[in-house]
Amino acid sequence: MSSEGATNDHDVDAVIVGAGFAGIYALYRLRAMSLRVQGLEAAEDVGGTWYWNRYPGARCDVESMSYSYSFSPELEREWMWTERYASQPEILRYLQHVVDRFALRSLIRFRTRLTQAHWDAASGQWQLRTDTGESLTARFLVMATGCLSEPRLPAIPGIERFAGRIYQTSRWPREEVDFTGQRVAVIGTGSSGIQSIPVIARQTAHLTVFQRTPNFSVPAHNAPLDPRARQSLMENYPPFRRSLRESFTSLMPDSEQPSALALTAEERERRYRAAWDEGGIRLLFCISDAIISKPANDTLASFVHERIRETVKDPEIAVRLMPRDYPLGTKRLCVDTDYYATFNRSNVTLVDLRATPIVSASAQGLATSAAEFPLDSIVFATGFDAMTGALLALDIRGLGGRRLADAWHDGPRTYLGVATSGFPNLFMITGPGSPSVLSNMVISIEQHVDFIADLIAKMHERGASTAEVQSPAEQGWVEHVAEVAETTLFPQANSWYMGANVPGKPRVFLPYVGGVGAFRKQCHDIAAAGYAGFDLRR
Ligand code: NA7
Repeated sequence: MSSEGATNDHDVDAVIVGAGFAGIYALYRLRAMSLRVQGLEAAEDVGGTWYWNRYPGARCDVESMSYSYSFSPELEREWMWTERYASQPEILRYLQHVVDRFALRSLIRFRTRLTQAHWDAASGQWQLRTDTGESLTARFLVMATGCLSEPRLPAIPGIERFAGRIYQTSRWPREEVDFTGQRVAVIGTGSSGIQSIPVIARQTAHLTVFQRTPNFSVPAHNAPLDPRARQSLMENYPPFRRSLRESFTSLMPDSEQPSALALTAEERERRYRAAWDEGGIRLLFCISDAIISKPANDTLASFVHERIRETVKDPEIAVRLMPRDYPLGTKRLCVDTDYYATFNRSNVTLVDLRATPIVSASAQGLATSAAEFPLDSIVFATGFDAMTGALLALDIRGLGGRRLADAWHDGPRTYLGVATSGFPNLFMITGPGSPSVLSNMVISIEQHVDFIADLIAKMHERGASTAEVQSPAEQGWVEHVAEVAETTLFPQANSWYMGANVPGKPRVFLPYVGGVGAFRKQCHDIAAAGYAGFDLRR
């Protein structure tokens, strides 16, 4: 299927940007179609999210038996996850194993960041440039750049004067960081803060946690996997995987649940307690209406408030840790080990930035409107420009030289989160408008990559050289994504799902919340209808 007229190594069929879960599988799948593929990766090794986010306590919040590739039964048989929730080092080892096992490493150019991608209509190719000064051309450009890969750092006046060390959870150094004896600050209490704070607290002389918005968190109850249970699941991988793919969340198989409002207070308490004791995000799905009914959601939120109250000994600190201004689950529900209990330690202080914001930094530390905090190290766990950040950080120009940043000025516009009109042969893996961050990323990645690969195969069959989304199909999808979001409580939170963490970013609900199984079926039907909504042109 290689295109004719390839002149050198810089002219390939497909460039795949990013070598995390998405890029690795895209390389595997497109190479198997005999396309000449080139991977580009800014880091010096594979892993994507799991390369960069190597902060203390980093762990997946999806259970390890669900969070792995399903494309190879041999791979499924030979890889043994060791814990209920895999740690970052274990997931990174897994991805390194996959690239080596399938001989993909030589297809990737490391330490190379794509900076520019311009569509050349005359040749029907993408003209690409990298930060190493290289130029490449490719018929297809596949963005496997991740949903949470463009970090955000707050602008703190004077931060450049700080004489201690500054760390970012999303850019953690490869060498070991030892906080022993130090006064450390963690800014941010999203998932990265909540996972790292208990671990950092155990090392430091003193830890100050700077919290802007408290988060709901549920215990992971992480533990080594029972070898027999693991074996039995491994023997039943195909039906298990199928049940996840077809489910609403892809995080666990679907099961019928009652409305919270149809239960008595005692029944709710029993149900919530069982989910809490089991651990993980099950709590959000142990009733049918947590994300669509505020009164139902309130019952869950009160339950978690009570758990915080009973865990945290100082009642004032407990209240500060209780989220009050958004429904549970409308900011990503965190999964932790000892998070709330960490605030019982005598070496941990919680600062409420809503009451006393950070005003400046100096050589010695940070100052809020109320006090000064002398510090040796500052850790930023302040999140990402989610879902669109990595794409819009690049100079991408489509038909007529139109910039993606202009086309998406009022929010991302995609068809199925996989392509956008005016940008032929540009594909996104788990882009905005797809279930992505609300799903099991590995399942969504495999589905999107398969969709793209099958579309390219269909183009080949028809002798088509370009695929472009038709505007009406895109408009319909954009409206559908927004309409479904409006039936939920998600728009009520100032979350990164809504773009609310980045000043000036359009307030648009970014992922598709219609369900993973339903999304999959829509993609399947569109493919079966000859890729309805795409123009496949010669
Ligand atoms: P998140 O979930 O976006 O969390 C970022 C945290 O940083 C959150 O508590 C923010 O508060 C806080 N933040 C952001 N900017 C500031 C400033 N300027 N000052 C103080 N605090 C700030 O990112 P994570 O890395 O923790 O997690 C991302 C995802 O990765 C997670 O959901 C999992 O899917 C894995 P805010 O809530 O905006 O008030």
